[in-house]
Amino acid sequence: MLSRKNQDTPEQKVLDILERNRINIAATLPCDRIKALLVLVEKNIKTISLTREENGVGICAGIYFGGGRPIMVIQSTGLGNMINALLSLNLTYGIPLPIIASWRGVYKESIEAQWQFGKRLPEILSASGINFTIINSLDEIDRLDEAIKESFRSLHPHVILMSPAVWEGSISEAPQTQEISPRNVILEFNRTIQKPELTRYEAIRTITETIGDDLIVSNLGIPSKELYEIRDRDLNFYMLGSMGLVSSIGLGLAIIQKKHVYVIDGDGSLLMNPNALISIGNYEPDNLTIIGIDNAAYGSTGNQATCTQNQVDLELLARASGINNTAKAHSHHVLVEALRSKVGFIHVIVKPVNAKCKEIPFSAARIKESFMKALQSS
Ligand SMILES: Cc1ncc(C[n+]2csc(CCOP(=O)(O)OP(=O)(O)O)c2C)c(N)n1
Repeated sequence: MLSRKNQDTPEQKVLDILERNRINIAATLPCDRIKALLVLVEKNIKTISLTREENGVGICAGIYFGGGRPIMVIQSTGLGNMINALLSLNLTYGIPLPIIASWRGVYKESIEAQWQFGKRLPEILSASGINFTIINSLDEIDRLDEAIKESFRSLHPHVILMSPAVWEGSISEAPQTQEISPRNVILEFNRTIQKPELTRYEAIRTITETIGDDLIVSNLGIPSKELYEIRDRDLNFYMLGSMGLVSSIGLGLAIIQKKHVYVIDGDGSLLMNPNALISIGNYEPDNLTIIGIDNAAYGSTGNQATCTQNQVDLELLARASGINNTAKAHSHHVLVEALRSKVGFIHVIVKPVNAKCKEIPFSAARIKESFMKALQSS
């Protein structure tokens, strides 16, 4: 039970608004000014700790698809890491996302590195077509409620820029510090990369033949077109942009609902955003399999080489990120076996060949709506 004093804090008022709006998941990355808010949020709402804000956009999209009501709570600088994702995912498909951003760089700001982005932020958001509300003091806190409602009503992200003035004088609790856990770190890893027997098209065909009615979230570019051509169905989510976020969307979906989620990711995309794997390793839902299809190339843009060609091993990267249950496949039967065992990460070695496929004829809104409807009725 909270004391009367705590109920009057600005942080508690924010939490009350979140609860009133049935927010059930918060994706967070800290700012000093909201450290007390984050303590309260974490105590009362299921919280996903991010390692990069952009991943929160993907995770929250997956949560929304699965019927959840997510929010992000971050420092305003993180919006600089999110603009492409907000436009190519949320604005493109029509996905709501309220974002509480601790607005740095403007009010009593001593850190010079905050000034440039902070002062331009309202113009950056306006120019990007992202709705936002500024809250300058506690008196204006009801605007948070309006902004959250607006986001879910309009199916549009809405940034709430919260001035540090809101929290001034608050007596809320600061976080408890925790030391690193003493532990042995043992990684035994010995693998052979074998010559690929499959193309990506053949690997995707193997996936669709093996996974039954489970969900597929598919990477942008040619993989989605190949999947569409091989087996179009409403339980496929085709990503059209937001490179690097497909596994984050899969994580959000796996967290919020029970069906197994297979993510078709690519080596270029995983290497663009490897810290998506760290969040997956942190939560490791057992209904999520990331399939890293590795053609050692940015296939969709003309097969330019990536660092998996002779340097990085994606399975080892997944292991190092905390995903314990992994496999490697270079042929049809090894891939089938790995898919059937529903491991967390499958590194699929394929030839750098793109099938000639037609465009997916659906709008982004149609892809989202059919996927959500099929998921609800499955
Ligand atoms: C931020 C960003 N940078 C670059 C691109 C262009 N792009 C689209 S698909 C793609 C290649 C993806 O490569 P990979 O993940 O390996 O998948 P593949 O196409 O090989 O299956 C690139 C570079 C983009 N869409 N977004």
